[in-house]
Amino acid sequence: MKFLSRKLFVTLLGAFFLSASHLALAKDSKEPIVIPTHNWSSQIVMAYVIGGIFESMGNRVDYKSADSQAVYESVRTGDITLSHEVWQSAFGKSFYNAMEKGGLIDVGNHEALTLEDLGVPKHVIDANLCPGLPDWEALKQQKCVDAFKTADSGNKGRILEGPQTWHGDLIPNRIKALGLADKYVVKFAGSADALWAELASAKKDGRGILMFNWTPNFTDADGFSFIKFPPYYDGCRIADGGDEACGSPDGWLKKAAYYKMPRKWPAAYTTFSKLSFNTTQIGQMAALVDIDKMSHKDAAKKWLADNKKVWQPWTKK
Ligand code: TMO
Repeated sequence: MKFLSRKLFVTLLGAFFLSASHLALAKDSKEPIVIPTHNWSSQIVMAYVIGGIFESMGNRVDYKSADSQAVYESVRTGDITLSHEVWQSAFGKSFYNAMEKGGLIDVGNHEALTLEDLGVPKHVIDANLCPGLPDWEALKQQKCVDAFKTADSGNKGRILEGPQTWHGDLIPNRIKALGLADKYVVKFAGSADALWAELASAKKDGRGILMFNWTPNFTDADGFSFIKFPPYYDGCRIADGGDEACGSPDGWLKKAAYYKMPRKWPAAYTTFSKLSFNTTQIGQMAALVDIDKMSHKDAAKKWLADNKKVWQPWTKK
C-alpha cells in the first residue's frame, strides 16, 4: 500500500511535469517556413544558413525566389514567413510601408551596420585617377569625368548602378539633385554578377570605375572606398518629401517576419529573434560564392559547419 501510493505519487508527479513542459514548449508547425531568396550573394547564402539552422531544430523550410521590394508585402500577408536582410537604404521604405498596412513585425537588427552607395575600388584611389576622392565634389572635375568614361557613356562619366529593382531611380535622381547630371550618366547592371565582372575587368586594366556597392560584402577585404556625399538625414529623399541631395544612410540591417510566425513556429521564431550576423560573417557568406565560386547552398553548408559555435547557442533555450 505504502509502496503503491508512492508509485502512484511519482507517476502523477511525472505526468504533471510532462504536461507542464508540454504546455511551456509549444511545438512548431510542421508546415514549411518560407524563406525568400533575392539577387545578391550574402542574402541567398544567409537564406540557406537560416534554413539550415531551422532544419537542425526539426523544422521544414521552403525557399522562394522573390523581388526584393515586393517581398515585404508577401511577408505581411504570410506568403513568405520572414525576411532576413532588410537593408535600410534600399528597403527601409517598403519595410515600413508594409508595417503600416499591418502584419509585418520588426524582429530586430543584425550586429552589422550597412552602407549602400557609390564608390571606387582601391586601385582608383592608389593611382589617383580622380584626385580629391572620396569627397563627392571631386567628381565635378573633367579629369574625373574622363576617368569614368566608357564606350557606351557618350561624353559623360559612367556610373554603374546595380539592378534597377534594388532602389529604382534613387541614384539618377541624386545625381540630378547634386548638379552632376550633365557630367555623368547612370547605367543599370543586369545582375550583381555583372557588377563584379566590371569591377574585376577595371581592376585588371587599371581603369577607372565608379559603381554601386555595399558593405558588408566580399569587397570589404579589398578596400573599396565609398564616395562621401552630403550626409543623409530623414526626409532627404524624394519618397520622403525631400530633394534627394544626400548620400545613403549609415544604415541598419533588420530582420522582419509575418505576425503569425511567433505563434505558428515559436521555437524557430525565438531563434530568428536571437540570431545576428556581424560584418565579417556576412562578408564571408558573400565571399564563399563571389570569390571562392561555391554554389549558394554549398556555401551555406560550409558556413554552418565552420561556425557551429556561433549559431548553435541561438537554438538552445
Ligand atoms: C540591397 N543591396 C545589398 C544590394 O544593396
